[in-house]
Amino acid sequence: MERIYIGMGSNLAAPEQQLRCAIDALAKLPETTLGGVSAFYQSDSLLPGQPRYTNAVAALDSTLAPLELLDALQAIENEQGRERLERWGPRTLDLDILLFGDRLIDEPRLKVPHYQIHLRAFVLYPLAELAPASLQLADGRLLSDLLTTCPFVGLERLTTA
Ligand code: A4P
Ligand code: MG
Repeated sequence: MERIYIGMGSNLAAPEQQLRCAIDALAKLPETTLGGVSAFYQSDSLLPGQPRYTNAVAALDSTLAPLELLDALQAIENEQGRERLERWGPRTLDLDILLFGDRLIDEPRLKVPHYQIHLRAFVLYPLAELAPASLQLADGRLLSDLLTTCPFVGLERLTTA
């Protein structure tokens, strides 16, 4: 079993409902149990001109291999109507593998830790609800340091998930 953190995001077609639906789908993955879900957070899109995003993080405990999990996540995205028209385009559902146990993965289809984890308050603060600040990433960085250099700015924590 490895502890895996998944970043979830949506800015189309009832984002909160999209995230709830994704959480149900994650809980049904084979060889996997859902270990927890953060609160939902809203923030502006990194690209101007798009609707605001709702983001959250889920913790999974799984024996799936990384690429098996990526395939399963992409199937869930597709199931929820994801259309890949442009990179960083608006989306009904985005599921990113943030951390996968203590693995460093650098394959064409999968880079872990997620390449922008340190820049994204909407990933780090929900992650910190599920993982201790003392968590060390596979590349040696500490979650506590990433939180210090990425302030809680522009994030709105929703009280109901
Ligand atoms: N891929 C590589 N590494 C990973 C990984 N760790 N997890 C590959 C998941 N996939 C990974 O992803 C493109 C390819 O990345 C996949 O086929 C997979 O093989 P995608 O989801 O199809 O495309 P994308 O989401 O448009 O690109 P990307 O780079 O994943 O976008 P991001 O980084 O997710 O950014 N603003 C706010 N407030 N909240 C957001 O969630 N998200 C984005 C999109 C922009 N602005 C945002 C947010
Ligand atoms: Mg993505």
